[in-house]
Amino acid sequence: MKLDNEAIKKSMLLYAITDRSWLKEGQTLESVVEDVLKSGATFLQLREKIQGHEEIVETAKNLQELCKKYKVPFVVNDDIMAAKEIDADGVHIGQSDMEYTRAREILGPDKIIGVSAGNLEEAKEAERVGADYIGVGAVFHTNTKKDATSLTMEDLKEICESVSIPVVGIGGISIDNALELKGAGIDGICVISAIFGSENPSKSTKDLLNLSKKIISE
Ligand code: TZP
Ligand code: MG
Repeated sequence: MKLDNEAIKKSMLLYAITDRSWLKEGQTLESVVEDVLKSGATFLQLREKIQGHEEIVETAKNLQELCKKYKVPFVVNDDIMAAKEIDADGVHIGQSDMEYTRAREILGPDKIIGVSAGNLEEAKEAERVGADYIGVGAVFHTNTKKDATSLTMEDLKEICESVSIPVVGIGGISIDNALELKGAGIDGICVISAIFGSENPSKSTKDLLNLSKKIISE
C-alpha cells in the first residue's frame, strides 16, 4: 500500500540522500545509514553515481532492510529496475516526462515517484504528470551537484504556493543556513553533505531534524 499524500508530506521532514564518497576508512555506507536512521531521518534515498546496477541492487537491499527497521520510506535514485527488483518504496528521478512515465509503468500506482524540479515550470509539470513529491533546488550553493540551477527564496515560495504535492528543499542546506528556509512553505529539507559529509552524521541528523521542525512550523 502506498503512503497517502499526508504521510509522504510528513516523511519529507528530514530527507537524507546517501553519498559513499564521504565514507572514511573502515566505514560502511550501511553503518552510517543506520546511525542516520536511528538519529531521526524521516526519508532515505540511495544515490550512487559510480556503482553499476548489480552493486546498486545489493546496497539497496541492505538499506531497505534498515529503513524497514526504522519505519522510514526508502527510494532509489534513477535506477528504476533496481527499485522494482527489490520492491523499494519508490524511485527519485530527474526532469523527464518519459522517465516518469516509464517509472510509473514499471513500478505501478502504489510506489512513490519523486521528481527533481529546478524552477516553477518543472515543478508544475512534475505535479501534472503525477509525481508524489518534488525535490526543489538548489536552494543554496552546493558542491555536491555541479549542474544544479540555483533558486531564490522567492522562486521557492512561488513553487510551494503553486503545487499541492509535498515539496522538499535541496541543495547546500546546512545547520548554519537551514533556518533561512522558514516561511518558504516547504515540507522539509533534503541533504547530502550536511549529513554524510559531517564529522558526526548522527549529531548532524538530530540538529537538522530540530531545525526542520522549526522551518515547517509557521
Ligand atoms: N539536486 C539538487 S542540489 C543537489 C541535488 C542532488 C545536491 C545536494 O547535496 P548537498 O550536499 O546537500 O548540497
Ligand atoms: Mg537523476
